[in-house]
Amino acid sequence: PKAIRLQDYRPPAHLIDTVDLQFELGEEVTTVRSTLGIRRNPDRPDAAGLPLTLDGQRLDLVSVALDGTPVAPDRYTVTADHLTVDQVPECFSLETVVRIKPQENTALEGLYKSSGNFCTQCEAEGFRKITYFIDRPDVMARYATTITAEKARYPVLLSNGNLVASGEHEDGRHWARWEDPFPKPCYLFALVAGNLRHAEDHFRTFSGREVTLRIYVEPGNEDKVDHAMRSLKKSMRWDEEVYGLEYDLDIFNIVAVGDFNMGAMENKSLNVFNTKYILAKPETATDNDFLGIESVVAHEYFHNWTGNRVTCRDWFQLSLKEGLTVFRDQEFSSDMNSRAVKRIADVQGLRTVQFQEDAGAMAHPVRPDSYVEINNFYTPTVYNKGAEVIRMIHTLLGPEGFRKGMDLYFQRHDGQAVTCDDFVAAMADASGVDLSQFQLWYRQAGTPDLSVATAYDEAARTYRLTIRQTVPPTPGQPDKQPMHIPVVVGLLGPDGADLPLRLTGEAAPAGTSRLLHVRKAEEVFEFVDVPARPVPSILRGFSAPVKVKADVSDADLTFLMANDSDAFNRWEAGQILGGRILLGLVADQQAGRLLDLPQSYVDAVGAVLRDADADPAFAAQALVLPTEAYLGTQMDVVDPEAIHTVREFARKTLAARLRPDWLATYRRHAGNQSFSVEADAIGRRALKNLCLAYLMALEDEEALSLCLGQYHGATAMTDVIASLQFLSNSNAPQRDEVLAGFYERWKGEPLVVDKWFGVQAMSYRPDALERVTELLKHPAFEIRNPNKVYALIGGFANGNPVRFHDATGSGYRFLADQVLRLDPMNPQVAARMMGPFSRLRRYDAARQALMKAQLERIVATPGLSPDVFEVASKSLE
Ligand code: HT7
Ligand code: ZN
Repeated sequence: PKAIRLQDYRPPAHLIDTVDLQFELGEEVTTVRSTLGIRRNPDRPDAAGLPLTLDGQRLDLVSVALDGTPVAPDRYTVTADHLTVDQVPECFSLETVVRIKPQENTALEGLYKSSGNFCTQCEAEGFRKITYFIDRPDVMARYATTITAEKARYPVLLSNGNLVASGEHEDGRHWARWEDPFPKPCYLFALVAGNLRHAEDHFRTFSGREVTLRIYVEPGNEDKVDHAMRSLKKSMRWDEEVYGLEYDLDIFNIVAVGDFNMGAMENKSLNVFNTKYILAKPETATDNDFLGIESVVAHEYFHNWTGNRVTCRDWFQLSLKEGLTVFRDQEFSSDMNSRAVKRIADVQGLRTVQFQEDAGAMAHPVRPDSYVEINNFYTPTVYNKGAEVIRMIHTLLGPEGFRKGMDLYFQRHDGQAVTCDDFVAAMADASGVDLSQFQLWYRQAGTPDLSVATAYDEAARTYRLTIRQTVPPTPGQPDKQPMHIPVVVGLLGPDGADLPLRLTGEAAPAGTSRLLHVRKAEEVFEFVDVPARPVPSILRGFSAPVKVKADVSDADLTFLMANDSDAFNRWEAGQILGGRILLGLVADQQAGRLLDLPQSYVDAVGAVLRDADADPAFAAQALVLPTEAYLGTQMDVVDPEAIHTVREFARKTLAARLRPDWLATYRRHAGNQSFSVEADAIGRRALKNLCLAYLMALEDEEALSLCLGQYHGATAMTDVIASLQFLSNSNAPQRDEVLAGFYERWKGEPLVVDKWFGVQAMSYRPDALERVTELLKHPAFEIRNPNKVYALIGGFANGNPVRFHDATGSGYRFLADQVLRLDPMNPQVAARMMGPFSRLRRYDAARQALMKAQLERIVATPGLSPDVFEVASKSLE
C-alpha cells in the first residue's frame, strides 16, 4: 500500500454542487441511484481535458449516464477503486446506478446492518462504498436523499436535513425524501432505516427557533435515553452561552446502534451513536458511563460548528475539527461537573495513552504529514494532544482573545473546508498574539521534556527557575526545534499561601499564577522580592502536554499536596511523589532488595484520606496510586511484572497501615443515599469504592463481607461493578458464583455484558488469559461486534499489562491470533487492537523478540488489510 502525503495536496479537478440519491433498500441487494451536478474546478485551470475520476469500492456498477444519455462503455473505466469517465464537459450531470450488499458488510463502514437495521458510517472514506463520488472533504455539495424500503421491517427512514415528502407504495414498501440545505462533505452523509422507537423533546434557540430533538433506539431501550437527551439540551445551551453558536436546522436526530467502530458520528442533523454513549439508567450504567454520554453527546453536537459548518480541507487536517471539538467538550464537562476532577481525568488519559503513542512506532504529529490508511489516524495524538494544543492557544490568548479568535474563524470560514493553519491564523489575527513558533506543535511529534532547576538567593531575595526543553526524536523526525511552551507557575510561601509574583524588570507584582513563555532550549526566569525560600508549583493546570522533571524535594511535594491552591497541582504533587517512591521500589524489586514503603509517604496519603470529606471527588483521584501504565512511561525499559508487584505491595501496605481510616471513610459514604449523577454524588461513590478497593487489597474477612454486601445490596451499577471487579481480582470462594450470577442477571443487556467481559479480561489473577480464551467461545461473545472485541480482547491487551506482557509471550500470541481473525471482517477494529505491539521498543530484548515474531507472522499473512499492514510494518521498522 502507498503512503499519501500532505505535501502532495492539490485541489480536486472537479467539484460536485448537488447530489440526488435514491436508495432502494433490499434484503439481498440494495440499489443506489446517484445524480451528481458536477463542474470543473476553477482553481484547477489544468483540469480542462482531464477525465472525471470518482472513488468507489466494492460497488457493482449497473449504468452510467451523462446529462441523461447513457455513456458508452469505451468512454469509462472501472477499477477496484475508481470509475473514470473520459471527455467530460465543463459542467454536467452524471447519473450512476450501483448495487451493494449492506447485509454482508462486516467492516461497519459505508452502508451496513446493525441488529437488522440499515445504517451508515462514512467518515473517513466510507461514502465510496455506497456510491461513486469524489470522496474527499473539500468537495462540498447539497444533498437530497430518497429512501425506499419495506414498511413493516423498516418503519423509520432517516437522512440528513429536513423531511420534505413521504409516501407509500402498494407493494408494502414506503419512501421518504430528505433534503439538507447545508453544503457538506460526503463523510457527513447518513442514512438510517429500521424498526426504532424514539424519545422526543424540544429546544428553543436564542433567536427563537424551535428545534425538535429525537433520540432513536431499538425497542426495549426507551427507558435509557433521558440522560442523553438532557445532555443534548445542556450542550445546545452551553454552545450558545459560551461561543454564541446556535443550532441551524429545525430537527436534530440521534440514532443509537449496537454495532459501531467508534463512539459516535456527527453526520449533519443525524448523529449516529454507539449505544454505549446513549443508553443509561442507574441500574445498568456506571457514573463513568453517564459522564461519557454527557461528553460524547456534547462532542458530536459541537461538531455542528467545529467540523460541519467549517470542515477539513483534507484528512491531514483532522485535528482541526477533532482537537478543537475535544477541547470544547472538555470545557463543557468541566462547567457541568468538577473542573479539577475533569482536568485530572483528561491528563491521566493523555499521559497514559497519548504519551505512550508519542513514544512508539506510530508516533505522529497532531497534523500528520503522511498516512497509508487514514482510519489509523483517529488517534489520541490527533484528538487529545490536539485538544491540548487548542488549550495552550486558549492559555496564550486568554478567554476573551480566544473567543475573538473563534468568532473570526467562523466569520472567515463558515461553509468552507480549511486547514489548521487557517485556524491558527484566525487566532493570531484576532488577538495580535504571535503564534508562529507555536505552530510547531502541529508539525513536531514527540512529548517535550522539560527540566526545571530552582535557586533561591536569600541575600538578594530572588528566586530563579531555569527551564530547559528537549523534544525527543520520533520516526521520520530525528531533529527537533525548540517549541513555544506556556508554563504556568506559582510560588508558595512557608505558610502555604501563594506569593504575589514579580519578575525581574517588572514594576509591581502581578497575580499569583504566572504564564511563562518558554521558547528557547533554555530560559531563565527570575522572581524578585521573594521573602523566603518558596516551594514552586510548576505547570499549573497542566498548562502544556510535556513531561516535567524538577528538583523539588519529597518534603516540598508533600507540602504542595497539602497546600497548593491549584487543585490540579495538588493532585500532581501526590502523583510525582507516589511515582518517585514506586519507581524506587521497582529498582529494589529488580535488584532483589526487600520492599519497604516510607512511613512519610503513608502519612501523606493518610492526611489526604482524613481530609477526604472536604472534596470527596478530588480525594478519590488523589488517593489513587500512579497507574501501572503511567509508571511504565517513566521507565527507560518497562518491567510490567516488577511494576505490578510493587504497586500491589504499595496498595496492600497503604491498606494495612491506614485500615481504620479506609474503613471509617467507606462506612461514612456507604449509607443509602438516593441516586443522582450530580458531581458531588459521583465523587462520594468514587471515594467509597476506592476505600473498598484498598480494603479488598487485604482480602480479609471483613473486607470480603463488606464487598459481598455491597455487591448484593447495591442498585447502582457503579457500586455493583466496583465490587464485582474487586471480587474478580480476589481469591474469594464466592468469586465464580458471583461472576456467573452477574451474567445470568444481565445477559439481556449487551452493554452490561460488555462490563462483565471487561472485568474478567482485566483481572490480574494469573489465569486471566485462560479465562479470556474461554470467554471467546461464550455465547454472548461476538467477534463481529466492536464493543465485545474492545471489552474482552482490548480489555486484556490494554487494561491488563502484567498478564498481557507475560514473559512466555502467550499474551502476544493471543493478540496476534485475534488480529488475524478480525482483519478479514473488520480491518479498522483489527488495527485498533495492535496498539500494544507498536510500543514494543519500550520493553526488554526478550519481550521485543517475542512481539516481533508475532508482528512478522502478521505481516507475512496474505491478503492483509492496509490498516493492519501499516501498524504492523511501522512497528517492525
Ligand atoms: N468524527 C467521528 C469519527 C468516526 C470515525 C472515524 C473512522 C471510522 C469510524 C468512525 N466513527 C466515527 C467521531 C468523532 O470524533 O466525533
Ligand atoms: Zn469528533
